[in-house]
Amino acid sequence: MDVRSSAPPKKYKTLRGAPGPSHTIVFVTPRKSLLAGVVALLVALVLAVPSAGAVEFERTQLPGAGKTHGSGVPPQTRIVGGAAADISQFPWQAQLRVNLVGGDAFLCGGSVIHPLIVLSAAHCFLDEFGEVEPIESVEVWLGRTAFNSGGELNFGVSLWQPANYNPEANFPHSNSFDYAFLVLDEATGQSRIQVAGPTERALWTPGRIATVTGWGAIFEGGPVSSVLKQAQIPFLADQSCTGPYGAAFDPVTMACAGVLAGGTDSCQGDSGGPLQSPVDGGGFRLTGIVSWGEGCARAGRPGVYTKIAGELVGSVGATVATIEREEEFSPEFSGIQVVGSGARPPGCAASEAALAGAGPPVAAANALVTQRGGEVRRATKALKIAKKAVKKARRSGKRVRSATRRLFKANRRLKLANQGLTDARREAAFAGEALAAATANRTASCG
Ligand code: 4AZ
Repeated sequence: MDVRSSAPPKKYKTLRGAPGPSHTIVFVTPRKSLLAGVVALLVALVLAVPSAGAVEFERTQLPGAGKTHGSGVPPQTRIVGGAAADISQFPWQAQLRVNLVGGDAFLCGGSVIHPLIVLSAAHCFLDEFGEVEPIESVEVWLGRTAFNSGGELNFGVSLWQPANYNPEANFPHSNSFDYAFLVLDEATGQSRIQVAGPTERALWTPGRIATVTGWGAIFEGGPVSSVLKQAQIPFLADQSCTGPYGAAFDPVTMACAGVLAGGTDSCQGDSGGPLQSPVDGGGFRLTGIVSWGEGCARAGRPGVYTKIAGELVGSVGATVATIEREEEFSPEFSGIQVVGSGARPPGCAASEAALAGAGPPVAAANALVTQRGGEVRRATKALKIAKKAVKKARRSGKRVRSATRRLFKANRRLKLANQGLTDARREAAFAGEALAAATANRTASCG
């Protein structure tokens, strides 16, 4: 069931000079008054029609879809598995609600990427007819842990979404380009998160663990979470999503992440919220936006995330710069670096230090091998001489005992030298193995 039958008036402005279709952003300014929205809503309640559009995959819908906005019934949404979180751990986490006719409904999550901008999913702002929610009715709750209390309330003033977010035109990968920028009415003091930049791709290669957070459903079809939740999930190879989802999964604009065995996942209502990757030395980068999936936490049905740190990251930086300019942000809130650089995966610095420490022992062990090799050569030579001296002494019958004693000593010296060389070679082999392991570990840690 939808909540309105008429589309809210929209103004789409396609940015000129944008570097290509995937970087074109449209500016959505609903001009509809709140009263008009209420009227449209009431009309819609009367004329409600079932949602059309059976697509091949279970399309992520607004958590409120199927329910009346403002009905007071919480949408069915939240993280499956995982654990409770506190907003202080993820202070950029936003909770988006839409406030219409005397009540509000939970919409989605989002991430503060700029004092005046929350990054979320484009699909969060559409109703089932693909019409944009009235932006002036979007509430942005920040600094909140509990689902229904605490934190500060901000309002959305405008929405910027990629022109090529177009579920119909992009079929079968209808959910591609699922990101949108919500501009806030007032600057927030909450910590922001940077989107992982082009030099930080090692943070989100398959196998890397990231944390997804939100107030979404605690199991498929279940209730929302009463507190912010977090779950650790690995990035997966694209095939893990192209397998179950086919062409609906677009590896250019979507990332696959989750636990293939099932049990841990994002779910309805987590949409738009952050998939954040830990960074060496502390902190996180935004590496995905909760977008869609088939059900929640089902085995073999991973979550699909907007690949915001991939091909789309250039658009993020460019769009924020455009927003700062077009919306005439003050200098204080302009030129904000929303894309990160130089961050490395956890353990990278330690693995580099270990690698640096593994080099000198190899050099020392090799020097010792060389030195002991020289000793073996000299001892071999001395033994030869001692043998000749013994032969000579025997032939002449003179100094046989002292020559024999020297031969005995030379034998012992060679034996010791050989032992020393063997020991040094073993040491060198150990050091070499440690260096190889440290090298492999550095590669695994740093990417
Ligand atoms: C949703 O409907 C939704 N399991 C979000 C994430 C996932 C599925 C559905 C991923 O908002």
